[in-house]
Amino acid sequence: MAKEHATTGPHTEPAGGWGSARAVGSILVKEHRLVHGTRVLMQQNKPDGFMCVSCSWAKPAHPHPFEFCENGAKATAWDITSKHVSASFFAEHTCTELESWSDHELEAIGRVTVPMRWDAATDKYVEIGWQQAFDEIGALLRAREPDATVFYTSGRASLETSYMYALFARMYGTNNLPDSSNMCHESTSVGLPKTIGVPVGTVTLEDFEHTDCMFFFGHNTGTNAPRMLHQLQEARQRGVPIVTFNPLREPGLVSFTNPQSPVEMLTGKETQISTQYLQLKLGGDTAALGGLCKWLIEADDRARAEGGEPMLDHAFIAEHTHGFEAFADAMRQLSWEDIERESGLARAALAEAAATYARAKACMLLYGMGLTQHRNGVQSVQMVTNLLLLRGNIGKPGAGVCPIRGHSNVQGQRTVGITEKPSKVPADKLRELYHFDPPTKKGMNTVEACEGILDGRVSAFVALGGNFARAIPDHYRMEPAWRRLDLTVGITTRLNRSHLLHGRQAYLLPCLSRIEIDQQATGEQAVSMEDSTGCFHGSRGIHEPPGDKLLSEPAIVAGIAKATLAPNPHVDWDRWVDDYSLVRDAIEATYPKIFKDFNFRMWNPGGFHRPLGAAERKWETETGKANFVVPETLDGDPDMPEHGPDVIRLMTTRGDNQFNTTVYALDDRFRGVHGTRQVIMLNPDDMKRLGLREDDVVTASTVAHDGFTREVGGLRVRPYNIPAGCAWSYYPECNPLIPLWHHAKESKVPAAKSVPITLRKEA
Ligand SMILES: Nc1nc2c(c(=O)[nH]1)N[C@H]1C(S)=C(S)[C@@H](COP(=O)(O)OP(=O)(O)OC[C@H]3O[C@@H](n4cnc5c(=O)[nH]c(N)nc54)[C@H](O)[C@@H]3O)O[C@H]1N2
Ligand SMILES: Nc1nc2c(c(=O)[nH]1)N[C@H]1C(S)=C(S)[C@@H](COP(=O)(O)OP(=O)(O)OC[C@H]3O[C@@H](n4cnc5c(=O)[nH]c(N)nc54)[C@H](O)[C@@H]3O)O[C@H]1N2
Ligand SMILES: [Mo]
Repeated sequence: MAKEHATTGPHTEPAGGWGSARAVGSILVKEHRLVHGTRVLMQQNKPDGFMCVSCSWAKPAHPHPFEFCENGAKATAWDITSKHVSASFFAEHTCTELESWSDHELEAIGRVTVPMRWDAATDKYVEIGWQQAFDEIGALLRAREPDATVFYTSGRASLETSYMYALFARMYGTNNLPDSSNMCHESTSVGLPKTIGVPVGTVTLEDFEHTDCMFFFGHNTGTNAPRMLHQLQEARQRGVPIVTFNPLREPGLVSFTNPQSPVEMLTGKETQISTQYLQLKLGGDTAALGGLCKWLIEADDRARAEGGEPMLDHAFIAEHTHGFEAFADAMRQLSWEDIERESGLARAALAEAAATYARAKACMLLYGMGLTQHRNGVQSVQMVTNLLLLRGNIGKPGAGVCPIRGHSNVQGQRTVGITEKPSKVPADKLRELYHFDPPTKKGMNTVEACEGILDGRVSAFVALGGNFARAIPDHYRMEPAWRRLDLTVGITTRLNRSHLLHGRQAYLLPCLSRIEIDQQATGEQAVSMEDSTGCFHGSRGIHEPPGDKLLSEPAIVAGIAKATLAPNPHVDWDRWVDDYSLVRDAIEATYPKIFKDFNFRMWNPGGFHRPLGAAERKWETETGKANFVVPETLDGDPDMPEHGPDVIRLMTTRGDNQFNTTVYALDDRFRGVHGTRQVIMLNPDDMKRLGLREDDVVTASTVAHDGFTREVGGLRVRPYNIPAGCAWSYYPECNPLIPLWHHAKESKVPAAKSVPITLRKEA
């Protein structure tokens, strides 16, 4: 890595604008798809087109003519690339040699087009026939205890594929179904059911038209859900205040020029996005939210004592909530000193934000990984709902909670059965439809799967997409363990490092992207997904596949299932592959309330919405009400050893030009980083204190007293506008620094946004 000239400089452009238009053109040229690619992009996120393979942001019923963003366009170009590799590429390179390639170089070889098996004698992947691959995998799976196999899913696979895959794993006998969601919004899926009785957000696109206030926590919208900038821009044009809590001043949340508006592009007009920007300390969200709640509750106490206008919605609290008094008391008892120390924010700034919130009739709270990937991630999510409940901001137009999900179908996969938790599975329905007893033992989530791989309980790993070995923490502890596995199977579009860190038997199974035409016995097939606002959409592939030896994901899952399971007259895998609408019928039969008239409604412009109790103020919780939850502590990172003066908190985060572990290029335009990702950004005062200068090269070491050394070297120091005591660098390059056990308490989401480290200058 970092071979090229590396620079960083201040960022001056707004998000969007000409920089964005230039970037779309340049990736289409690089992937050799300029003319054709532009035509494909016109179908992106359209009611009759395909759903973008990048983020999960909502797809409107009345899309813009160009309903795609710079990063969605990059993801499309990456999939429809004209670069393809077949068996001859693999004949030239051993896996050991490929291991020395960077993540970017591995994926940049292009689409994998033939099924392959690793050959131990030559250390190369060698072409194999599909049926032989299925038969061998089936035999290997049948030979072991079901719970020794893990079936991972990355959040891109469709509802149809996910349903079939989860059913297959359960018929095989295990709930070991970890998902990328375990590293992502699991803190939401665990936190929200206890407070508001649903595992997902309550906000829809329509709410953006009615809201009169937005609070943003820990999300880099300009890079990771750029189409949302349109909704933010429209809201700002109506005068809606946007208050942002983020340690970094992310350009997309500062200002935006709509790259699809000719007037804005020509005049350079930009919209200010955040009206107040609070650069809090990493992990300071519970404290900041505590400050907001305290201010509101105490202002309400005063108002009531003086006969003034109440600050809280007491009628809502009385009718709809549980636990208010205990929560209010806990907030009254917080000291401003503790709040200021833990959040890194001044009381006056929090008071200003709280007053903005109090003025709004309908407010929505939105958040991303800055909130969930912390030791106290679940608690912070619950503080979000606490704040909303104080003013009845759930279940009315323009208000609600909006966790901004990651992968394009990550939310939907959970809806149709990808989960390690048996309590979330409609076992009776599965029994009734397919005449088998679903396993009742809890399966492994991502962290538990890693523990199982380390201690030998797991001996086979099947991955439906993703790049598990790079996405997880503690790379250097994990890497040797992969080699001890008996079997690894990667269903994939591209080659990545997870396929090189393989087991003793390893298979690489190339699948179609959903942008591609999926021709089956009954004709071209469509698939479906659920977006971040709980809407389901159909998606039709429109591009020619990169070869005739790739199979669709449903066909691969069915192939493995048939080769592994004893025949079951109630599951006709072949018919499902011939006609995906039958899989959707099965989904509807399994989840009738959510998927009523699925095959028909998936083509509604704007999709169809799942029923959500909380959105109608029906609380499916143990108390039958929405629950206030008292936070245990304001401390952002209870795993952090006593704060020695040299210890800083590191967040590992995405940059522009990457989709998770897929790195398109080494530039992060918005943050002024060019030609490298081997950087660490520090507060200038910390640099002075630690005796470091710009361009010094340092090794970062994790402060964890568990006997393992965790280090990442070669990081170039840069001064950056970040709160004192905090630093940031890139994911996945810095994942070796995260201890596997350093995760959110209840959800086990790795605490990627707060790693205690020290820095050592390299000679
Ligand atoms: N182009 C593109 N789009 C993507 C992805 C991608 O890689 N590329 N990934 C997809 C996926 S899977 C996901 S999950 C989402 C991720 O989207 P985000 O949730 O935006 O994830 P990150 O890029 O990790 O950025 C986290 C943000 O939180 C801030 N932050 C860090 N720590 C804290 C904290 O303690 N408190 C607060 N308040 N803020 C903090 C960071 O400064 C950063 O702005 O994006 C999805 N969309
Ligand atoms: N330090 C740190 N670690 C993190 C995070 C962080 O912020 N910091 N974020 C976490 C989060 S939020 C997430 S979601 C995970 C992501 O973890 P994963 O979802 O496992 O990783 P991705 O990088 O999204 O997976 C990319 C790979 O998916 C494959 N792929 C792409 N498209 C398709 C397709 O259509 N079908 C199939 N079968 N395969 C396909 C390609 O081979 C590509 O290389 O990482 C987590 N890890
Ligand atoms: Mo994610």
